[in-house]
Amino acid sequence: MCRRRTIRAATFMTMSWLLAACQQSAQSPFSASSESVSIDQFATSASADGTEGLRRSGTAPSPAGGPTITVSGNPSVVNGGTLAVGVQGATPFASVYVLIGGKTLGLAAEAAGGISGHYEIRLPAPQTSATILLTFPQAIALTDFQLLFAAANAAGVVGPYAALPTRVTQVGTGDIQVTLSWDADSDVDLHVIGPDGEEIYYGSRTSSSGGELDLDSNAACAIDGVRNENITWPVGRAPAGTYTVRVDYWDNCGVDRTNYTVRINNGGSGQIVSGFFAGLGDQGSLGSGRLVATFERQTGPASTVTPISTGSPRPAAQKVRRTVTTKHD
Ligand SMILES: [Ca+2]
Repeated sequence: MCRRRTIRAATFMTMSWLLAACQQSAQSPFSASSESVSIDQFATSASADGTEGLRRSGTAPSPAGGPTITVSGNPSVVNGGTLAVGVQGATPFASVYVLIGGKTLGLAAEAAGGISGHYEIRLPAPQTSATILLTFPQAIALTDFQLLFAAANAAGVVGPYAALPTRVTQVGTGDIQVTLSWDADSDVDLHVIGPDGEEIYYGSRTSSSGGELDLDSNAACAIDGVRNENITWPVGRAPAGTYTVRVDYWDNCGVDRTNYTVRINNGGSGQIVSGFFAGLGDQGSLGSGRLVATFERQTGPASTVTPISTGSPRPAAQKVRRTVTTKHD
């Protein structure tokens, strides 16, 4: 549309439309050409059961008849969060490649270049299934992108790529960011207690030290497809001291099992904890949940430590399990 062209009897309106079209097509989340876009802008690490993936430059190897795989995972992610991707192979595979598909940039072919770099994860031994854990940067330029995965056999022969379309829910970040991701249509809740003793969760979303829960998913089994929660302290506000992270299985909403991953980013250093829930859930509130981690923050404004009251806790939040009601005449 933007090629030079001869326009007979061009009207001012036509010229204005063409100019607008050219400006629109030139808009891009990336300031430079696609050659400078790298996988680090979408995924900052890839690992499998503790085996860290190697960050490689250039394009990943092309499929050459190796193992065929299928992939599964939560198609919803948050910036600064994690995603666990299940990889199943028809035959054993010894390594997994992770890259960002060309469709992310609007290219026709998924595996065509466009975004440089990839991850290569070398498994300890050939296997037919693996869980790939990805981490995402606190700033992701696009809201939709394609994760591509391929597996290679022990001889290094690569199989066809499998795609996992991914949508980003933008959340807050800061000196501290704790995210929770899970893989089923159940209601899981993230709770974080700051050094001041205040507990942040769905029933009390902010604390006096600046902490905030800004994403709550599947509340009372109102399934929203997000399956992520996020609690942050802004830059310069997170107080020094001990933080406690808990995860509560509020309701299984009818599923048999829920796998979850918690990522803690404490000023750039952090940890990831994975686990699962089975059973019904406890419809828990203040003080509920499974302890998954504690961590220390060395710097930050001093907090006024407030002992947790045991006599009169704050009132429980209004979170009512949705039930089907039958209308009687
Ligand atoms: Ca929830």
